[in-house]
Amino acid sequence: EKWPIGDEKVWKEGIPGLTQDTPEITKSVVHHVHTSLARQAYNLDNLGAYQAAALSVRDNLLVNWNDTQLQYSRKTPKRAYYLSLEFLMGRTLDNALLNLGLKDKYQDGITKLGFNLEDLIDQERDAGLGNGGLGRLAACYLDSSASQELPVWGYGLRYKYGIFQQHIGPDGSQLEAPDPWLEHDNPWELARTDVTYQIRFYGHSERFEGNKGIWSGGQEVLAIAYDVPIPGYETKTTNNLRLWESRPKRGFDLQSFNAGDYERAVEASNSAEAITSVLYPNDHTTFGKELRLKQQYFWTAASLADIIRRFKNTDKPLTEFPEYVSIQLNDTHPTLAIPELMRILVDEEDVPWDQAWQITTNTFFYTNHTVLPEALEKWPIPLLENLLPRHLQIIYDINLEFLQAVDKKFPGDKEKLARMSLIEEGFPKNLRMANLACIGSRKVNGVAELHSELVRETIMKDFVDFYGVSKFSNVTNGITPRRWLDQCNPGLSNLISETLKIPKAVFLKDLYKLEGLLEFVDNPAFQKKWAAVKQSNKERLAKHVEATLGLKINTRAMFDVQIKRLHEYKRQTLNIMGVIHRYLTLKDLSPAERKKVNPKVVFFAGKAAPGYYIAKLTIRLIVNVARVINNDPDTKDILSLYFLPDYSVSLAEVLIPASDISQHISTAGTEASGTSNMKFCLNGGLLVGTVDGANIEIAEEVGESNVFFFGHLTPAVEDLRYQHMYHPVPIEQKCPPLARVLNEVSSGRFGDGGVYEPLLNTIRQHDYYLLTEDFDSYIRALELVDEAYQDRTEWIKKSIRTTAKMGKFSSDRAIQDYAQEYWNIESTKVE
Ligand code: B1N
Repeated sequence: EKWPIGDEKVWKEGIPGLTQDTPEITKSVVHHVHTSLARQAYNLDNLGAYQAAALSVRDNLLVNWNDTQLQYSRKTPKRAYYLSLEFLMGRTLDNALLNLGLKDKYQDGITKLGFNLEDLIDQERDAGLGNGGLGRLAACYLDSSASQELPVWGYGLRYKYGIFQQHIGPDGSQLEAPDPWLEHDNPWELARTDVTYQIRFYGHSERFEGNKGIWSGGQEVLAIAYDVPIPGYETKTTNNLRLWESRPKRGFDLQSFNAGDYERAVEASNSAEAITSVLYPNDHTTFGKELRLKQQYFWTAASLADIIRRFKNTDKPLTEFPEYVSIQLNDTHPTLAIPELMRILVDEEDVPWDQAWQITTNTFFYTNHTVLPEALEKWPIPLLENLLPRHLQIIYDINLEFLQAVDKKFPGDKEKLARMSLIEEGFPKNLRMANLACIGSRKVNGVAELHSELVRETIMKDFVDFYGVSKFSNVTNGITPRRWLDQCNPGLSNLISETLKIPKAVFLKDLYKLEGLLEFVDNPAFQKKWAAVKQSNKERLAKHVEATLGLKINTRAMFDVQIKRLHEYKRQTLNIMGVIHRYLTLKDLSPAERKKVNPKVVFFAGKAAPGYYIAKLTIRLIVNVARVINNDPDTKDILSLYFLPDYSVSLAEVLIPASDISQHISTAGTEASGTSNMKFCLNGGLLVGTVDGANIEIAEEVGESNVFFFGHLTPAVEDLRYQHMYHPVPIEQKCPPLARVLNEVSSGRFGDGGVYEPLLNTIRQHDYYLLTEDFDSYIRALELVDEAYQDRTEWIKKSIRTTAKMGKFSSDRAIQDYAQEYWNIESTKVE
C-alpha cells in the first residue's frame, strides 16, 4: 500500500462513507444546495432540488465506485470491455436509488425538505445516447454486469446532442429538433480532464520490413474521459461507463497561428469538436459519412489506448493481454479496434506480426445485430486511405494472409475468395466491416436463436465453412428486470413480492423465480389484484397523455401498443392499414352492432431517421388517420388512435406497463431479436407477432397458446419475394381487403391522398416486406385477440402465465453467457 503524501490516518479518516439514514441524506442534499448550486431553500425549484438530490446520490455512487476500482486494480482480475457507439441510458436518479436500496430513505428526506421525490425524478432529462434496441441493450448489459459483480466497463462517446427530439408538425409530419440533454449540466458524469489521449487522423504512413510501419503527420485531436458510475443492484460493485469527448489539442496548429492564418486554426478546432457533437440518428444505415468514420476511429483508439495503459500498470507482458482483457464489439461499429490493436502492437510495441495477430484474435468478440443487407457496414477505401492510411495497410496485410489461408483450404475457388475478401471490388472499392470483425474475433454471435442461424446460413456462411461452426453461436438478448419491472412497474413488483412471500431482491436477481406465480394463476383474489395493477398503469398512462398532450383516453378500453423505431421491415404500415381496416369495418356496422364492440385504443410511438422518407410518411399517415378516427362520432367510443411524439426510454417506462397487447410484426427473418417484446411480456402484456427474432423464444417459454402468431415463416419469404419480382399479381386480386384500405387512403379519406402515393406504392409494387402476403392472417390474429379479450378472466390468466415464464429474458442470463462462454471473467465481491 502506497501513501504518497501526508499522514495515512488523516487520509483514511477523511474518506467519505455512504449517506444511509434520513438525517444524513437531508444534510447532504442541503449541503449540495448551498455549495454545489450556491442556492438556498427560499429560491429552490424542482429542478434545483433534483440537481442537489442527484449530486447527493452521486456521492454515494462514487464512494462505491472508488472501492470497486481500487479492488480491481489490486486484484487484477480479467476484465471485459463493452465497446458500443450507443448507450441508451434513459434517466438515472430513480434507477440509482433502487439499486442502492435508498429510495425509501431519500423519499423521506426529500419530503422533509418540502419536495416530492417523484416530481424531482421527472425533472431529469433522458440520456438518449442511442437510437433503439442496440443502444438500450448496451445499457441493460451494464446494469447486469454490475449487478452480478463482474468487472465490465463500457466505452462510448459523449455526444453533446443525443437522439433528436421529435415534434409533429401541423400537417402531421415529423420535425426534428436537437436534444440539449447537457443544458443543465449532467450530475451523473465526472469529467476526468487528466485522462486524455491524442488521436491522430490523416497524415502519411511509411512501411518497413516485417509488416511494421510508422504513421505521422496529419491532425491530432484530444480525447477526454467522462466517467458515468454504473451501480449494481444490491451490491457495492459500481462499474464504469467511460465516454469520450473530443477537443482540439491545446496549442494545436500553432503554425497556422504563426503564419497569421487564424481562420484555419479555428476551423481545425471546430472540426475537432465536431467529432463528438452528435449521435447519428439512423439505425441500420450510417455509412459513407466521413464524420461517422471519424467517430468510430476516435472512440476505438481512445478506448484501446486506455485499456492498454491499464493493462500495462499490471506489469504483465503483452503476450498475456488476452488472459486479462476481453473486448466485445457491439456490432461492426468498433471494428477499427482490430487494425488499431495490430498497429499499437506491431508499430509501437515491437511485437512480431504473427504474435500480434494471435493476441488480437484472442481478445475480440463480435456481436452481429442484423442481417438486413443494406445494414451491413461498408466503408469506401479512398476515405480510409485518406483518414487512416496506416490502418489501410494493416487491413491489406491481414487480408492477404487470410485469403492465402482460404485459398489453401479451398484451392481455386475464386468466387469464394471474392466473397470472403475484406475488400469488395467496385468503384470505389469498399471495406467490409463484418468480414473484418469476424476474422479478427475469437467468436461471433447473433442475438436470438433464429437470427444466429441466419447469420450462419447467410452473411457468414463462407466463414462457417472456413473456421468451423463452433466460432459462431448465439446469445439471446435480455433486459434488466430492475428497470423493466421494479422501476417502471412498482405496483406489479410489489404484488409479486407479496404473493410469492419473498423480498423483491430475490426475483429481481433471479428472474426464474417468477415461475412461482404459476401456482396463483387460478386464484381469483390474485387475478383481481393483477388486473387492478394493469388498470392503474393504464390510468397512469392516461394521466401522462392528458398532461402532455391534453388528450383524454378511455382507460376501460383494450390498450394495443406498437412502439419502436419506424422502419419498413418493422411494418408499422401493416398496423396502420389494420387500424383503417378496423375503422371501415366498424363503419359498416349498424349502431346497435357497434354497441357490442369492445373499445380499443391503439398507440404508436417511434422516431424515423430524418432522411428516411417512407418512414416519415408512415408517421404522417398515422397522425392523420388518428385525426379522422378520433373525431368520428360513429366510432370514437370504440376505436381511437394516438401517435405519442418523442418516444424515449422514459416514455417506454410509462407505456409498457399499461399495455394489454403489443405488436412485433416484422417480416419473418428481418428482426434480429427485438427486446421490447420481452419488456411487454414481463409486465403482463400479450404479444401479437410474427414468427421472428425473440418472439419465437418467448412463445417457447410462455406457450404458443399465450401468443398471437401470424404470417409467413422465414423460409417462405425468399420465394415470395421472387414471385413478387417476377410474377406480380395485382393487389386487388392478391388481397382485396388491403386493396380497399389503400384505395380509401389514396382517395383522400384521411387528407390529401396524393401525399401518400409513394408509401402506398411500396405495397402495390414490389411489396418487399410482404404486407399483401400477411395482411389476412394479421387481421385474423387481431380478431382472435378481440375474442380472447372478451373472456377477461382467461385473459388475465394468460397475462400471469406470460410474466411467470419470462425468467430466460433477464439480461443477467445473457451476461452470464457472455462472461462464461466468451469473456472468461469471474465475479469479484467488493469489500
Ligand atoms: O439490435 C437490437 C435487436 O433487438 C433488434 O432486433 C435489432 O434491429 C437492433 C446500425 C443498428 N440491429 N442493428 C442495429 C443500430 C444502429 C446502427 O447505426 C445498426 N440495431 C439493431 C439489439 O440486439
